[in-house]
Amino acid sequence: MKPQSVTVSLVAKTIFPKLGLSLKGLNSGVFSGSWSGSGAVLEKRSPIDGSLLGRVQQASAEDYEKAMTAAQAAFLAWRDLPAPKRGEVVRQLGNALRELKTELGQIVSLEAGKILSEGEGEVQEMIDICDFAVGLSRQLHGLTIASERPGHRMMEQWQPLGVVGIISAFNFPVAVWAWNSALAAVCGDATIWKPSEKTPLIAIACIKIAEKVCRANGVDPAIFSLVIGEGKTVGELLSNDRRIPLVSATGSTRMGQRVGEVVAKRFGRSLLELGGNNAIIVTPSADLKLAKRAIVFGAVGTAGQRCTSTRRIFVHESIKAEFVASLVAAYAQLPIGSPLEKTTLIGPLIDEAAVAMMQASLKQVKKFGGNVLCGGELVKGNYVTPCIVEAQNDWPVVQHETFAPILYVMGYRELDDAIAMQNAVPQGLSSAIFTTDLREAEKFLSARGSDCGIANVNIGTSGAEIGGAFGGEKETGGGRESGSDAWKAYMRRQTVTINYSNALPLAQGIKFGD
Ligand code: UN1
Repeated sequence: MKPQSVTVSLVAKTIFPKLGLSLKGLNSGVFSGSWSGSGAVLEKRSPIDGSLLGRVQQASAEDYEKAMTAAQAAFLAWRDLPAPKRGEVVRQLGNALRELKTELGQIVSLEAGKILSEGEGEVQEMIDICDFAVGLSRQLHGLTIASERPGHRMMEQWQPLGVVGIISAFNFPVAVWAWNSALAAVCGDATIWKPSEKTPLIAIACIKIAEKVCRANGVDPAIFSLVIGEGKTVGELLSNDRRIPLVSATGSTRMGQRVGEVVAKRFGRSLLELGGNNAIIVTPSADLKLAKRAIVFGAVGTAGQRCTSTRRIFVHESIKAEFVASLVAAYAQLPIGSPLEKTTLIGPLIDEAAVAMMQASLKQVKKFGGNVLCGGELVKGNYVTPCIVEAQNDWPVVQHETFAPILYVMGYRELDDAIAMQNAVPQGLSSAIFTTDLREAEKFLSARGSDCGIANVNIGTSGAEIGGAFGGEKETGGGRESGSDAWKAYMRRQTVTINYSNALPLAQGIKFGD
């Protein structure tokens, strides 16, 4: 492991004041137009060295109620503002994030353990989605539809929905908030956000920025409300709350199953972005240099803690031995260490539980006869060496998403078999093929090809741009966030028919009375 020259406390000391965070004091974990919090105090430790980063006062049930009431009131005023005016507020939010990109990127590193470049990349995702949302604020169009009745016009319009609940995970602690809240904001919705308890400070920093922008524009800042707390308290309150028409939840399949069930029971909508078990197929015609780089970034980037991380590869038998050996050699070169050092590529896992989960999965895969080709050792603290294992697709541990840098390698002879194996898991988020053969690429993208929400050719499974709709099938939950027309989930669709004639013809030719 590389030595550490930049300490957590040094970085924290420099950036906390700029982000409005308190190093020694208590940070309020509830924003309802003003800052409060009367629940249990959370101590946030950095995964980098285990040191105390800050203390956060979480939301009690009363705090939740206060935040929700404020968000609801803020929504009622916000929805009346013309959408392009709402876009202007989001434009300024994007600019405010731009100004603090370095500091925000650094606190992502301190809290989530991402390397600096990925921390900044995450902030860039926030900026990008703000830009996208600004454009969108002038494009929330509906259709005009041909009416079957004379003297009638039919159209579709999109109305603000209400208060949107956002539940986000530690691994993208702020980008996912921005995907949801920037779109929701231009759509005329308020948001109430429950971030992961593993990344509370960056959430507070972002809401402080949003608050400032709102105040400068005379907008009620409770349109961006915050409730930091546990899933079993705040998460449950939010999911059960009939005032919340849409809950957008990112995280584990188990969490999503609970949220989906509770929200459906009250006929709310949920937008779920859950686990992935993403694979890359490497065919004999592939550009192997590209494939190798994509696999390394996909499997060990963010220390394997992206929902889009590459977890399985299927390599054609004719090239497998040599290609896998080159991967093992590449893994040996990867610098592991503090994510605050510019040359580090692999930082720590988020916490001890994540390390234990990785160890448990490796134990299981070995029990099944998996052949560990490299890595899987605990270096120190939450630092592990990334691991490559020869395995079989139908082993339960391979079917399961372990949020850690474990890459399962499998061989194939026929592309149809590789595609079938790729699809034969419960999850359906991201997938990729490396090939220079048009027929193979098109087969992979055809109806009988990849069954995932994301299918890539000659790029890896992770690192999607914000412009496309993001999400996946099966146990990944089916929701779509971010780009394309994902905004429609944040609005109420209304079909309108206007009769400008003097008659009242009924549809389907029905005669009723005269
Ligand atoms: C996630 O891990 O929850 O495509 C989101 C990617 C990122 C988003 C990942 N843009 O890897």
